[in-house]
Amino acid sequence: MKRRDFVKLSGTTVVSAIVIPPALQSCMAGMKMNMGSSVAVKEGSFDVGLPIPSEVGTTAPLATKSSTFAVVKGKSTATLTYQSNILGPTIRVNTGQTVNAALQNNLSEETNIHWHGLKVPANMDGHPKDLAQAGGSFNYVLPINQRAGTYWYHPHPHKKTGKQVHAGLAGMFIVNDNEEAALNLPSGDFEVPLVIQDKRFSGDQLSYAPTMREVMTGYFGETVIVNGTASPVLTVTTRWYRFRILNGSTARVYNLALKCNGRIPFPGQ
Ligand SMILES: [Cu+2]
Repeated sequence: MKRRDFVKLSGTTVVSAIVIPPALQSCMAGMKMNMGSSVAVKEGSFDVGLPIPSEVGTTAPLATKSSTFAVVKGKSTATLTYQSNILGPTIRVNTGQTVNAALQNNLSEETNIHWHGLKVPANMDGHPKDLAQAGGSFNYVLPINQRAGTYWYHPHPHKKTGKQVHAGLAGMFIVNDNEEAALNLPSGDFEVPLVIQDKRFSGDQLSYAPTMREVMTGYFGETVIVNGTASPVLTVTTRWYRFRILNGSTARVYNLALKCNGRIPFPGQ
């Protein structure tokens, strides 16, 4: 899609910015046999606002806790979270800074945090052997020495990563630098994080119970959520936006598109 087309699209009053095709399959046809029986996505009603996670900087208190959240409008769903209702705060720092992230594990089982995409010391990177036991803590000291980018963090305990991420533990990690600042990209309200995940529900509650086949091939959910919320809507104005898009799902691959009067695929699709 050409840039001017994006401007045109974002000029509409309300845009369901990211539209998930209703029956997503793996985009790699050759993978289908290995992906097991894929779970079709349920179309949402797109009538709730897009929540934006709070931001923290070089001091990042990350206390895990149980919570409840209306992941789907009208349902009260039990979740796990860092500091919030679902997901954790977005950590935003400049390259050259050092992040102190204090994990306090209030779960009834071990957890830890892997810093996905960050070049950090091995003993700080959430290896499954480096754990905070139930009731324990782990202080991560992360010197940030890499260029600007969108990264994320999530639990990484052996055999429990998928379950804990599915329950809501994950967050975005943004690194800024001078090279990026010189580009003068949209920021503030016009820089929008989109953490896309799929969740499986049983009634009002999240359900993580993979079969052996799903352990091998990936766990798919029928409900696609963005920033913890099913089928949200973002109201935009006529100007440039920057979307930071993270696929925080356990296995699903997405074909993203902008939809206005017809589906418009992103470049390269
Ligand atoms: Cu990861």
